[in-house]
Amino acid sequence: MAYSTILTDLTDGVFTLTLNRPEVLNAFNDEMAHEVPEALKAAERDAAARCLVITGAGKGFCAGQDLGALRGRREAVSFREHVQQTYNPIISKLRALEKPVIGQINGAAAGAGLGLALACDLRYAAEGARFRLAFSGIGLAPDSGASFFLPRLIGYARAYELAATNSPLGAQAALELGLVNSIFPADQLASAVREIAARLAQGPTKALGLTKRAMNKAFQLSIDEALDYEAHLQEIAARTADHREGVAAFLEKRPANFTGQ
Ligand code: T3D
Repeated sequence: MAYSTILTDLTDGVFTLTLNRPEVLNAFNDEMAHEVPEALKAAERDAAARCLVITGAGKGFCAGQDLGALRGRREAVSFREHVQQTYNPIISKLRALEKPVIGQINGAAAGAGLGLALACDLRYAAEGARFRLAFSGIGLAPDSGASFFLPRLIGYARAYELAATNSPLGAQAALELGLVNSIFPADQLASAVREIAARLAQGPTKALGLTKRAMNKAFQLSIDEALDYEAHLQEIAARTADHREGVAAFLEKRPANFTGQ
């Protein structure tokens, strides 16, 4: 499928989605907000896509809502409806998609762009990347899941401080807070992520997807419910060819050849 605001690529099991509006640091206009979930759905359906990478073209990752487009909207546009129709489906899809999703944070991530990064399973950032809530800077409250993910990742007080002061957070500080998994020199980020993504794409895809489902759900469960849910998911994982292959490979003292089945 041809897109006008994003680029997609599928190589060696890794589906890469590149936000491609570099002149505005890949800020979202409505077209991009429509195309991103379309691409995510395509990646979800394609069994050959076993790991996803989301990144930005040029020097930014994503600066959130395109403020030029926001100002150009008619006043009749409801912010509730706009957020529900644009950002919410993206964030929900990323969390429901049962394949590992990596945010390759090549530059600034702000507003809904930060929400997008936080909705990924893993985040690897360039040393020069910056994170900014940005919402309070324009008199808005967090959306795109930022108020859900950030306190869970770094704790309430730090999350509230970042939201209220709108201070930028550098990559090193983001690493120390646990907001990103690792940081790399800018010129090594893409190759480092490619290596990690390729490894995940060769993994037992169903088991990795069920792991995500279990950890998502565990936020809402008591320990007994979580134990029960784990047992339920184990029943599903145990029926996969990758489970049989993993056990056989271990007993035969050879590397496993997982196919995602
Ligand atoms: O219903 C709804 O839509 C509500 C939903 C809202 C969701 C949101 O995301 S609200 C938050 C919107 N985002 C922002 O407020 C972020 C604004 N941008 C920034 O704070 C900074 O640009 C960054 C911290 C992201 C990066 O700073 P820096 O110094 O690296 O870059 P810069 O020089 O500020 O920006 C480079 C260019 O991108 C510049 O254009 P120019 O001067 O080169 O022609 C700048 O205007 C443009 N740009 C950056 N962010 C946006 C943008 N243009 C439009 N919209 C943007 N969000």
